[in-house]
Amino acid sequence: MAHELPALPYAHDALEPHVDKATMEIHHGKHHAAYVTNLNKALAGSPVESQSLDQLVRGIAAVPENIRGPVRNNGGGHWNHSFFWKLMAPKAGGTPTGDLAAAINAAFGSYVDFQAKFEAAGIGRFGSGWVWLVANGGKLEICSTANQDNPLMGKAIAGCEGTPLLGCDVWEHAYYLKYQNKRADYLKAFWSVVNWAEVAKAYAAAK
Ligand code: MN3
Repeated sequence: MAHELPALPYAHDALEPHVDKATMEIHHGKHHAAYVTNLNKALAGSPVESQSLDQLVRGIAAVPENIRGPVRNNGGGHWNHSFFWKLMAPKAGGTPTGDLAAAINAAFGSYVDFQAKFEAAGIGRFGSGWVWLVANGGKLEICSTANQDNPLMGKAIAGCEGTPLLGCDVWEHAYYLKYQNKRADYLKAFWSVVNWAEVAKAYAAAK
């Protein structure tokens, strides 16, 4: 079955003023939609056409070489954005609680230290990519990937490995209309829309 663009779980303007309506319209309706279209194009008639998105991303090294590049970029893009929309919510933000909060404190010292490290990793990603909180072998780690690579692709390919719990898109298309060159301000604003209940769900599943 062809891959499909998931509906946004909220209205385009629901994350205002932190993420603006125009950015959400273009980001979901144009950028994410293009990843889905181009993924389907790359997969058409190939031996991995019937694989799930998760199988394609985790098994990227086994995707036939003639389509591996486009599947890596567009399959990664589809996975990353589908995950990203759910990680944000209107009237969200606040701080993590329960097991997740304890694991963040254990790994990074405090929630504030975690935020500083996550922001620094996002600012430090040269060009386009993502910053991630991952569960890797029972430990929480922060890392970043280039382009549309995903930690599930593994260290050899993505330079980062583990199960994504939280991810933030640091491509300019994610913030330029509102924040222009100020990626740091966008990363600070991101905390106001993080859906910690969804992150906690991913953490519970990864354990
Ligand atoms: Mn994006």
